[in-house]
Amino acid sequence: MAPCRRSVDLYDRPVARVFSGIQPSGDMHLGNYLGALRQFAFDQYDHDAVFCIVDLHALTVPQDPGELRRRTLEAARIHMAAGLDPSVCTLFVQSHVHEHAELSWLMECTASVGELRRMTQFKEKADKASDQEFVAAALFTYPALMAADILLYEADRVPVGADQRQHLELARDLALRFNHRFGDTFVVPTAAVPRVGARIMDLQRPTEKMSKSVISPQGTVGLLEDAASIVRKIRRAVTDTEVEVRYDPQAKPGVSNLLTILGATTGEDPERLARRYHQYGELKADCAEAVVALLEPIQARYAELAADPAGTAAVLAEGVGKARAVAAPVLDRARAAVGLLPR
Ligand code: AQP
Repeated sequence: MAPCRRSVDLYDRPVARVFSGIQPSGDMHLGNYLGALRQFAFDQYDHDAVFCIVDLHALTVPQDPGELRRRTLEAARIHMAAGLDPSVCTLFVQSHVHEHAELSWLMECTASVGELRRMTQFKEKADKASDQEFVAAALFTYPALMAADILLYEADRVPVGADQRQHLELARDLALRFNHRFGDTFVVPTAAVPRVGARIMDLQRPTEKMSKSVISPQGTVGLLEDAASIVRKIRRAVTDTEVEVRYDPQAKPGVSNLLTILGATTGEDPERLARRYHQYGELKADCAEAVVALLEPIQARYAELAADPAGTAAVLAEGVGKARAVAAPVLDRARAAVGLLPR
């Protein structure tokens, strides 16, 4: 079946729209960059591009308020340091645009409990949170908020890493269901997942993905980490007891992860790269060098942006205005469609 779309807006718009968000739930890492952030900078020049620091999502697990404030600003600067140009795209903080929380409620009324229960990220995070005996209800409804984030901007394309693919599928299903029940209201989005780098694994536990909120200091490469520390971590990355360099994520997850990182960083195919190496040491050295070279300019630009806090505040303030100009009419349309009185 052809996807159901609101054709009017698509024809009125000169270019397709791209939307994505990253939570300030911890220090941003290499996986966030290779899986998502790097695509944002490419997309901004040939799309109408909207990017969001999704601070409300970060609240689904306990956060220290001061740290959340610091990380929200840090995340905004990292987006710009990674190449986002606020004069070309829209960059804003999710909680500054109340339409997200409002449409989230309509999405909760559109999603079923069964669908939300099937989300693997909920199952994994709820398992971890239950060790601390508190699982927020919002962890369960998180995908409804994510659907609202995307649908508010009538996004055609959503660049994300592989772990978000299931949430994206749900956002599509909710858009289609809502359109079917209430008439064409939302654009149905499509995930854009990179061919290489969509799932960067933890360097110490290569069967688990690198993650912001999981405490694995030796397994995670921070985007703002210094070069010596990055080199040390990659040199100590867990591999296996064989000697053959081969790309085989099932049998050789550690080595394959290093090949993926090197491939995603240099634009080469991990399987082809593997043929060039005969020792793990050489692979690790080249991988470390490539990652340091990749992050160096981002870190230099970050330092400049951090020296100008007023500049970041101004970008985010402008972003709210631009975001609301798109989001408010879409929310009004959805409200009217379900029968809520105009205010
Ligand atoms: N390891 C990864 N490899 C490739 N891409 C990744 N992403 C996350 N981890 C990897 C992508 O980065 C974007 C950020 O998504 P998010 O902030 O909404 O959180 P997440 O997907 O849940 O990622 P994290 O970093 O693991 O955060 P926590 O620990 O807070 O859950 C997404 O596009 C994601 O796919």
